[in-house]
Amino acid sequence: MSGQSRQRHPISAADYLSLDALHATQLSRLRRTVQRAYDNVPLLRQRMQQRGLAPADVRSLGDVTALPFTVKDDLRDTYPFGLLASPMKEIVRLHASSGTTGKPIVVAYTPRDIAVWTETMMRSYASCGMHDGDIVQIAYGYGLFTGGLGAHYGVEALGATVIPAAAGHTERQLMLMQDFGVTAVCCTPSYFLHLIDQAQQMGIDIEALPLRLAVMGAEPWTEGMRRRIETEAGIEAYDMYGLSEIIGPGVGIECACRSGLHVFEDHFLAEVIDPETLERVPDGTEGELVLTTLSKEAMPMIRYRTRDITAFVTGPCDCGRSLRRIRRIGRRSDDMLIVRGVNVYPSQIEAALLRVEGTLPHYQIVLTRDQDLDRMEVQVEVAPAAISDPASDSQELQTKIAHSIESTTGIHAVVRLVAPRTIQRSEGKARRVIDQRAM
Ligand code: DLL
Repeated sequence: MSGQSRQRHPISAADYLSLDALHATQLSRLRRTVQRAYDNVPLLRQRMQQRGLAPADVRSLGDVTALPFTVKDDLRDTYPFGLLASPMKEIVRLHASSGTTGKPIVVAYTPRDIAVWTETMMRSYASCGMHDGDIVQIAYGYGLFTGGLGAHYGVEALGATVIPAAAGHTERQLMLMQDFGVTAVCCTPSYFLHLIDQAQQMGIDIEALPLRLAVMGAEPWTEGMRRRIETEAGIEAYDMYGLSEIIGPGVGIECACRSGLHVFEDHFLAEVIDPETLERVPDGTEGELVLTTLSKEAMPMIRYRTRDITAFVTGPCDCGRSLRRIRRIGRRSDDMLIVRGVNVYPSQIEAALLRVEGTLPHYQIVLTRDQDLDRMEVQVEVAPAAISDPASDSQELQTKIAHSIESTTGIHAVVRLVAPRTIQRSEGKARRVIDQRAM
């Protein structure tokens, strides 16, 4: 653990509350949130009434388990404003998140919601060692996506210098990074890889720049991916978690101990449930993360089923924060691929690839169907240095990768080695899977 983790930044006092104080805060905020939702959101009121529940029935934190769940379809079905608990004149910001189908989901903020969001983002950055001397380049999309503006407000509130570079224009990003002496970057892990790549192309030595920190999230990435990023760029990379429905980024963050992500429990009540039985699972057991907002005014979320799979990390953290930790999110319950009847997650493929030397962390999974049989092709970029004799080295590498994938997933994949920079890069969340089976 580095020294910075032991310092308690004044803005992070709420990270270190005693459990009694934390639970008392959570309970009073939970009761207020449930009352607000009941009074102002017809769907939530009806669901509670159907269960014979009134807000006054929430007497303890454990009573949250009696409340009905909320799911993404509830946001779609009430599009755009059906779940708002504040009149539009009190709302100062709308964001939206595009799904795979149809209309986006819309989320809303009052001034107080923006203040809470700014606070959790500021606490997040402080947790990974960012400080007011940092020059921070934000390479998330600014706009309806919560990444850009969420990061922006948090960095600014911390007193660091913000460069609102937004996503894309990779050459310009690198120019800013060099010319402005950038010390920290916020973007998706896949976009950061692209930045590293492009820097190599342009003959820029990222390791020689003042850049020391990246705070990344919005998509799953493995520990193997983190190691590659840190080694190649000579930086520390931290994982930040969040989702639009709850607030945006800033729901959970790693600290210097990097043994899970602390959830800002004074604002978000976290549960982990078995997605089949819908019952809570014991700490340390994997399940679906369910979040209840405790401070949100414009759009309170009661027991929102995130579909993100994680587990509570057991025991206290060496950093001294009392906030519970969740394991990094490796997958969503709905990104599971079923290939020849076997469940496979993209994160398993990523982990398997990165175990093989010579692979670059750029890959794509293409699923096709040939005479009713699923075929999984994994395309992976390889470092030219890994192949000195094209015929024998490629064959050997292909076999190693296929073996690694098979031992991780139990599935035989067709491995296709492709040249560096062949797989399409994304400026935001990477598209890892192309499923052509239903086409
Ligand atoms: O991705 C908010 C965000 C922006 C988080 C920047 C972190 C950094 P949405 O677009 O609504 O919001 O997508 C939320 O992205 O339910 C997860 O499945 C996934 N996700 C977010 N952060 C992580 C992470 C933003 N650190 C969805 N690890 C969530 C894995 C993540 N998955």
